[in-house]
Amino acid sequence: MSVVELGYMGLSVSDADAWKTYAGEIAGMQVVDRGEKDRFYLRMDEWSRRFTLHLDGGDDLKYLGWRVAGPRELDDMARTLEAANHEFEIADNAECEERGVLAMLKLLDPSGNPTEIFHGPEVSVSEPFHPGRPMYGRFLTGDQGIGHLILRQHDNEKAIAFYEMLGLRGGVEYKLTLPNGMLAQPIFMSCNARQHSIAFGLGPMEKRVNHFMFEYTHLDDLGLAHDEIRKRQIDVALQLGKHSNDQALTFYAANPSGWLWEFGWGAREVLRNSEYYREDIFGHGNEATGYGMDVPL
Ligand code: MBD
Ligand code: FE
Repeated sequence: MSVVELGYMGLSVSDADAWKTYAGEIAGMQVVDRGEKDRFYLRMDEWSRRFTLHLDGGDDLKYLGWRVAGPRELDDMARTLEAANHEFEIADNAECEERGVLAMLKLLDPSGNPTEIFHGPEVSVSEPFHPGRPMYGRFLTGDQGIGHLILRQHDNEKAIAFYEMLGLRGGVEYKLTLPNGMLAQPIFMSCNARQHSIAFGLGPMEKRVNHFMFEYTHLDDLGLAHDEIRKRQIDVALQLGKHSNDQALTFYAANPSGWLWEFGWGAREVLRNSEYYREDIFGHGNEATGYGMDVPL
């Protein structure tokens, strides 16, 4: 039994207008503002929402939503957490309604990142996805979820054990020699065909999240986004390049909350057997510093 995808995220943000421009006009997501004072939503596909942006002044990850297949699997997950003595709450109807899911469990991961495990997202079939700017293709979601993120973890072994309990698998995929001579051995974990849904172990982090990676189905949408980022002189922490593990063509640009979005295209699917790398295929040169991505790839 396993989670099947990283299904949604909640973000704390301070600058709503800047976020609408960044996510809508630059990235191409659909901005949904229902006139609620404290939040708005982003769509990437037919789901009613993939992001909820909470206007609470924080500029960080607020919670993560992991999907399981259905009610039976959510029950099984609750039994697994009980057996491991890992505390959780069962969300009430109002909380589920607020998230647009049929049922969910609420817990913390070993580093205190608020985590929700749910089934049954609301899918808005009568309102087709409408991108925030013209697009050649779509966001690659489906059974690979919304993308991946680098999550702050204080204890890699505890983190691996927790995410294995949720059904993810993975381990070290790079050995990187840092400028200070130390070795970084980041860990990547997956729960579906997406090469990884979470990663950690790249060094100390100020925020809960270093970056969120999402993928376009068409290369030209990555190119259009890159042009917009450059035209607006938004900080780019890692220039265009291809990672060795997922082999996606990506670049990392600062979002209005001061952490990174990794814009990507063309990732390969997760491998069956483990491998590791000492560098990327090409590119990913370091540019803007201070975003926790000053690593030699
Ligand atoms: C990634 O997506 C990533 O963010 C890093 C740092 C290394 C490999 C793949
Ligand atoms: Fe990444």
